[in-house]
Amino acid sequence: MNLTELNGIATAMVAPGKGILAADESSGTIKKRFDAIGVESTEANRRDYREMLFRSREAMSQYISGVILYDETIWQAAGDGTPLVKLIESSGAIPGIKVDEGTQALPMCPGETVTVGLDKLAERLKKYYERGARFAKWRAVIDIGSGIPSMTAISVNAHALARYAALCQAAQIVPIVEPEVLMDGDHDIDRCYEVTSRVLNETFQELRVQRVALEGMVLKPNMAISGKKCAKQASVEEVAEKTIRLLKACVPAAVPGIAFLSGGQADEEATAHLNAMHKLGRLPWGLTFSYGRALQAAPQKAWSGKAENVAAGQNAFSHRARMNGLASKGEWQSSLEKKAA
Ligand code: 5MM
Repeated sequence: MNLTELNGIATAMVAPGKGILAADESSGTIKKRFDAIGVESTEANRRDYREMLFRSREAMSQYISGVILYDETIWQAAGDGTPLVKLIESSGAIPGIKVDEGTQALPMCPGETVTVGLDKLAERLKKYYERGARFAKWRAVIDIGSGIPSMTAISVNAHALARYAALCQAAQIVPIVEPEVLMDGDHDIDRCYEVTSRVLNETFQELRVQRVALEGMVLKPNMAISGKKCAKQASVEEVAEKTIRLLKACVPAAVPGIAFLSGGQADEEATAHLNAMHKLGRLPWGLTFSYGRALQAAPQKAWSGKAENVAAGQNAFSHRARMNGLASKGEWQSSLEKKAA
């Protein structure tokens, strides 16, 4: 393992003004997104949609540091035969790959899951590296509910995240470690804080046990935020203040960067939260976005599967990428959204 190189890639992934596009929707998830805009989820449509994003010159060259791909996409070529990976590289962004194989029910733990995909991972990583991937992603899913999460679910998921991260670094690939505490319930922000704190502490404990070099990874956490169904929704300032307090308590300064998931937040809300965090003073790590839905909802709607809407889709993507790029430096203002509208 060349740690200097891994650290350089991780640092570039969280460079100020830039963040990561999570375009790694598995077949089931992209079908749901396409259903919502009335587009059939065929291989060609998925390719056309992602090609539209990766050819968005302004977004890709100025505000996107890296793209997380799904297995199908990393092997696909654009309409003119150029591999999609090459389109990403030529824009200056770094190609990455989702390597987990989704979740399975966790035995003895009703309602909880464990993320799988470690079998043959070393061989798969080798092929992805040859294809151009320089970072990878693995997402663990932790739900908050009555009596959950159990320590069992937190522990097995942290163990798998660390196993994956060690295998990535051995293959000269930067691991994005994503332990997502879902915001789907009716819990308040303090419960989210408490659960996320347990999850992060256990994850870093496992990373240390399995000798993962913290300097060569990126953390992709949820924010400390109210559950979607909670009657009392925390303000932007409270989310920012509690998230930074939580991360300072749990994430060692050796980690080069933290890139948030959006988790179902509205587009502007996800931008405002990141921006407010940067208003709180200097931070020990790079802090940016690795949004899926909060970057793609607008371009998906604008595109709606029609070739004549490609420019509109690219404008919508570039706008959200620019807004989040500004937020990653604490330079976003809501008036910029209104001006664009
Ligand atoms: C883009 O969505 C990713 C893939 O999800 P599935 O495996 O369920 O298809 C997802 O892991 C994503 O990278 C993160 O959850 C962040 O995306 P959001 O939409 O929460 O920002």
